[in-house]
Amino acid sequence: MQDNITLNKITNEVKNNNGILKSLVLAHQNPDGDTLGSMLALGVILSDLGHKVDYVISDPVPEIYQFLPYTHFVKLPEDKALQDQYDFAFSLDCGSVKRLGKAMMLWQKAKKTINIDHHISNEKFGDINWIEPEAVSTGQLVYWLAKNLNVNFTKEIATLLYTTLLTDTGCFSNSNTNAGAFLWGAELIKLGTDCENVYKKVFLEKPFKSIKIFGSALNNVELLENGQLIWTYINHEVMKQISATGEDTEDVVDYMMRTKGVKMGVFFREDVNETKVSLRSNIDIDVSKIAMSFGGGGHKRASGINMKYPFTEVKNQVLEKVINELKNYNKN
Ligand SMILES: [Mn+2]
Repeated sequence: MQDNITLNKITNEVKNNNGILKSLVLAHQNPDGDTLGSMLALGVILSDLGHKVDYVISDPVPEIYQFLPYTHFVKLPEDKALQDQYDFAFSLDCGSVKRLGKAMMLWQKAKKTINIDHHISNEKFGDINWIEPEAVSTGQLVYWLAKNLNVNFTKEIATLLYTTLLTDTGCFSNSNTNAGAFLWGAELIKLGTDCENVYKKVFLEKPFKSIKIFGSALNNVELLENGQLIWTYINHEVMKQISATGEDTEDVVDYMMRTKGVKMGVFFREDVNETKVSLRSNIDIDVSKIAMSFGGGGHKRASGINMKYPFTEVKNQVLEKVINELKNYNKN
């Protein structure tokens, strides 16, 4: 069920143009295709409505997404050209306010905050919260809003929204993929999306360092629980040697999940005194609950945690928790 009441409320808020509205669109830290495509598309749509828009993310736009239109508008939170206070701040695809990173300060100072997301675990931290767990991507909410606003869809907007669809459905392959995903994809292609280029840039091309990261991760890989759990890690030394960033490790866990018989996967990326954890499940175990128990979040089948502890301290805790969930699942 779509929350049309909130959709209409947001539509009226952004249309109600008493002079020039200053709006801020925000994506989550370590941006992915959905958060980025959603915030860029919404920003351009608001500009067309006459808003003065700033685009802010706590981290730079990842290399693989730099081909997207309008990425040159994106500023870091410390940019001096930003306003002190905005009429509206929009958060896109962000389950908790903490995920805004350093941009959280700008969010908190805004006159009205609007939280647009499809994560079931969303903490509803806005003045208005529009959460649609059934949506394939946050970009789909932006599309619904744009339709409600009678926006003229350009090829650029279609390409941004198509990117949110392709990334969050894993190229029309994961559990997010429903009939609606294909129907929406068809509409976006009719609007002029360059689908071949989006697929090539986002999913196919890899820098050499990320190929090297795969080598290291595959070297450390282990199976537990009779082959039902796969896990691996990249240590900080290797990251440094290869000059790799988090971006280069992104696909590791999904690649491991291809192992036959595997039901769950855990990937650790060691940083200085902190650890980034990715969790995956291809059975009916909700990994967002496991992630939340450690202060993280995400989706039922794909979640993450940023732990402020060294890898050696968190490794066993996380693996034990996952093993327990798996044991409980197998009992039932
Ligand atoms: Mn998303």
